[in-house]
Amino acid sequence: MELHPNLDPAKLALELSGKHLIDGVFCAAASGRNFDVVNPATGKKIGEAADGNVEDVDRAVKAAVTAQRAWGKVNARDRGKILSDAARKLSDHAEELALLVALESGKALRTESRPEGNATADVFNFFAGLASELKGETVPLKSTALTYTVREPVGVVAAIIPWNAPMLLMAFKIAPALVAGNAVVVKSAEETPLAVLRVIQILNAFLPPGLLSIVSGDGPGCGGPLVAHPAVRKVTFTGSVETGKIIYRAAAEKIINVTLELGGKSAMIVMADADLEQAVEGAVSGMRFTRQGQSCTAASRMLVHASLHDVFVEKLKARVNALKMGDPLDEKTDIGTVISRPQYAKILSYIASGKAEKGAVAHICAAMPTDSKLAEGLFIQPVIFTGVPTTSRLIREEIFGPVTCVIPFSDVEEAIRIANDSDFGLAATVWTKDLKIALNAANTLEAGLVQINQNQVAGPNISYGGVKLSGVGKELSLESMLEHFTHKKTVIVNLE
Ligand code: TXE
Repeated sequence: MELHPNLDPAKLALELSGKHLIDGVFCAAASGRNFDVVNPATGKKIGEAADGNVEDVDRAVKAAVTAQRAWGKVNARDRGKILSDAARKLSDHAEELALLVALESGKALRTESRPEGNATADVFNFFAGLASELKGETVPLKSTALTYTVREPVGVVAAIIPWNAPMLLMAFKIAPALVAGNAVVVKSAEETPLAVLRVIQILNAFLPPGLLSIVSGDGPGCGGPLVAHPAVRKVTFTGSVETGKIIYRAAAEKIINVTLELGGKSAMIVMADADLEQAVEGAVSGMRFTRQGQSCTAASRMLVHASLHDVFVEKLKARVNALKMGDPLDEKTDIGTVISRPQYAKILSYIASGKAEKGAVAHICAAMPTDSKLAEGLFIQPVIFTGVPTTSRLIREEIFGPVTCVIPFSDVEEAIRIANDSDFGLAATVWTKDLKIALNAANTLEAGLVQINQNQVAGPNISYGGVKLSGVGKELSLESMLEHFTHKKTVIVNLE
């Protein structure tokens, strides 16, 4: 396939169908089997993905081992330059990638898929620029010895990725891994195998064969063998807590390092003195309504001071009501669909259980699309719940849909207590004009990321990852590249 900007995503989806990319070339699944890829906005099949198994994984890992030996010896800055050229190419193709991901994920092009395409290239740019930071240090051990450290690649990295921001979350993993001198084998999510395959194809034009392969397939049949493969020395994963535990156990068997990003139940705390308009805007962007709430940092617990509760809810409803649900590819659309039938059913069951809670009120927002070609689309109207007890599963479990709960509180201590009363600890935001309250809250909130008076403004130079069930290890930032994709070797030279 030519590397040309093809702006017909349906045609491109078909061209990418039924293929892994292993050892620099497209290939069919060893089993000869494929599975369907469906557009969640129409329910129609748009292509197929190769159904990978242990055999495909083994070929990809073996090719990675060979390629990594040479890549690890390339000067770090030269690796950076190669990745920087590749990032430019990704930027050239950003629109095409955005269209593809919108088609297979149902995420609206303007609000979600296009920003993802651009951000993906940016992550490669960022890490390419960090190549010269892969350096060691000298250690004053004794005057008659030279003691120094070097950063070495870990070897072959397995990257197992989800569907909610497939290209971007893949970039979080493969960009630092490659710059640090590793080879990577990616396992794409069943729902979104196509846009990421195209990203890997574009990158492969700049890389030695085998250094970066991608296989598609299901979790146990394809992801499982990848994690368990003896030559894989690091696993980086974004997905559910359940799968995270399986991967952690498998990695423990081999004593290898893992990075796990496992979602959350992020609290947004609106203090009594908050700028209400700013907080409401932050609630809309923080809850990621435009992505149907399918974000691990989604502000799914909105703790609002009792004095502001009712007016906050009214303003939030008005703001969410103004969002337009519709065809993800339509530039006027703000909100597309959820990803798949199982996720759709899961979210609807949470909404039903919330409605059944005593005292709960479900405020249903935004109109369903009326276009008949979207009749089978997996659209869910955003729901803002009030009156839900904090013991409810609505408040305790990750819904991963357009569902949030507004919870009143009476003082700062109570707000922090409710916020920290969660199994998760990914992100939190605090809305206040009082610096002391803000900083005290930042100190006491159990979360990997705390934002004050803002939401969703981040970049690849921040460290990203949670505490508690939200995972282990950090992504992004120089620190993540050094700590998770290299190991530090110490050398001691006796000068006597
Ligand atoms: O996740 P899975 P699913 C959460 C969110 C969502 C729930 C389920 O709450 O509702 O998880 O989503 C691969 N060995 N998040 O079912 O199963 C799988 O093929 C190796 C939060 O999609 O964890 C896919 O590539 N790999 C989240 C990836 O894991 C396995 C993003 C994620 O799938 C495997 C997505 C196995 N045994 C879901 N089983 C976030 N943190 O952003 C599955 N996989």
